[in-house]
Amino acid sequence: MKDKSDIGLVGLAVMGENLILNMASKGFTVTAYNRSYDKVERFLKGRAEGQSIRGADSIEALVDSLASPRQIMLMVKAGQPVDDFIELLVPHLDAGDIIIDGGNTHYPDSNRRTEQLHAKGIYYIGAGVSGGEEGALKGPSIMPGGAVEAWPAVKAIFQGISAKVADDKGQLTVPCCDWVGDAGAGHFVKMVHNGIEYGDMQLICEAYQLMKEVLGLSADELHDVFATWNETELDSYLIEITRDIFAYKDQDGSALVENILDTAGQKGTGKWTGVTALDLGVPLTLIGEAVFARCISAQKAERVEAAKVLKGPAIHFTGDKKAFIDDIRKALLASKIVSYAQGYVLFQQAAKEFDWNLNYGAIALMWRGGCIIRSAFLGKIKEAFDDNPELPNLLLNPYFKDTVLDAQQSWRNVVGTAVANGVPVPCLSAALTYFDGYRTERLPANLLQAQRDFFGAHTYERTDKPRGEFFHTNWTGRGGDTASTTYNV
Ligand code: NBP
Repeated sequence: MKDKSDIGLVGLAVMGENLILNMASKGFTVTAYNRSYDKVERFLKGRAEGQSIRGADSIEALVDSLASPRQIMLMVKAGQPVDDFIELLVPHLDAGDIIIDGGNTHYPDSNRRTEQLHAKGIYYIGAGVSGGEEGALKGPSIMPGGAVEAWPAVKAIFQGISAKVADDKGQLTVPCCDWVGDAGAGHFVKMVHNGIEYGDMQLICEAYQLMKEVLGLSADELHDVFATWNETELDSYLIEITRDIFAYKDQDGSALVENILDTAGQKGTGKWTGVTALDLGVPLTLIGEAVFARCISAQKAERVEAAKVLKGPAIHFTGDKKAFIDDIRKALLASKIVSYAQGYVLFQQAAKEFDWNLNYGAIALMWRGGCIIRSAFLGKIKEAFDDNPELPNLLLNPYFKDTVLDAQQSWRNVVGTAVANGVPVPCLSAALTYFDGYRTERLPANLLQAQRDFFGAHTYERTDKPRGEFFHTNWTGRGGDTASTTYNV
């Protein structure tokens, strides 16, 4: 083992332990530290035994064990524990040392910490890490942002341990880790990644409910459908695990998935993505609906009561089952394209707002392996931004445009059938509504502006005058000529 460790890692829970083992397996020497030392001892005697991993029983010992510039990665519960560890570490660090937060931190915290530590001469990196336990051990997707000066020092370890996807020659050499941008950009990208994960999962769930309720498919049949879909453009980790979930039997031989209570949990990253979209004025409707779908699922007791009195239509389907399954596949693909299109518009707006220089193609590449939303489809997003780095919306890229237009009739058929049969499809329908809104030249917002001007003198622009000129009408003859101030939030 080297005299000094390449990196120190704080936080010996599932992510921290597995990242340390991953780093050691790639030839790096790591010092492990945890708030409660017994976990360090247990780790050293257990999974870490015989590897290039040493333990530290104090912050001083951790800092002393590291090569310069020191790199310390925190894998602890997000929020206050991160601030607490930063406070403990800083008095022992020198200018140029690096603190990395690999937890699911809310990006404004990373904005703040980057600035605070920069003032002390210490570099801060906020890195989103995705892939769960297995990814941490075998190769996660890593999205680092913050003090770019620190990137050359941490690059070898981060790209060394990250997942790899195929290069032009089919060799697994391209790391799913690249520099994302300044301040909290890494955690912002991870947040949106998680929001997209919410959307992808909910879309799959809606497809499942339609096939179960409207077509009456069994779990075994659903397994076969998802197995087939995984051979198409939908090829992805989430479709793959869904396929396997339908095949998994409970002890009595029934499908386990059907014995699981229909109330979904959430840890907040989807909500953060939705709130951020509202703050930045970006129509991120699909992810918003995916978060709300989890909320309504959590109202189980109330839904059970409501189901007794709020009767919907009886299920009635007379069409061709096979053709409808293919319609659902196309509707899922088109909706997924809308979700990523909305997510990328959020990136573009955030880049403007926070003055970040985000590399959109590289972000898609980082998500191609190691993480929960990994899919073949992400390669197309990279190509779209390689072709046009200024692309305003993925729906305008030729490949995505053609795919969505090809799916359009199926998509309408699926949403229409769901509505007619009373099956909720919040994300499939939100995606279609966004598509229709985005492609509509004249929306009814003229009436909305008239209403706003009628009751609040909020003014309007005219079709026959240049943009930026505002008018007010005394609609009732009883109001004055004074208009409200014109501003948008
Ligand atoms: P947890 O999120 O369960 O955090 C456990 C670690 O945080 C332990 O080392 C624990 O120390 C420490 N900790 C806690 Br809890 N409260 C603390 C406090 N007040 N002060 C100091 N340390 C404290 O572990 P995890 O699931 O491995 O996740 C680590 C980070 O990575 C989190 O931010 C998580 O959101 C993120 N993440 C998790 C996953 C996943 O799949 N689990 C995936 C991607 C990212 P102790 O041992 O002394 O209690």
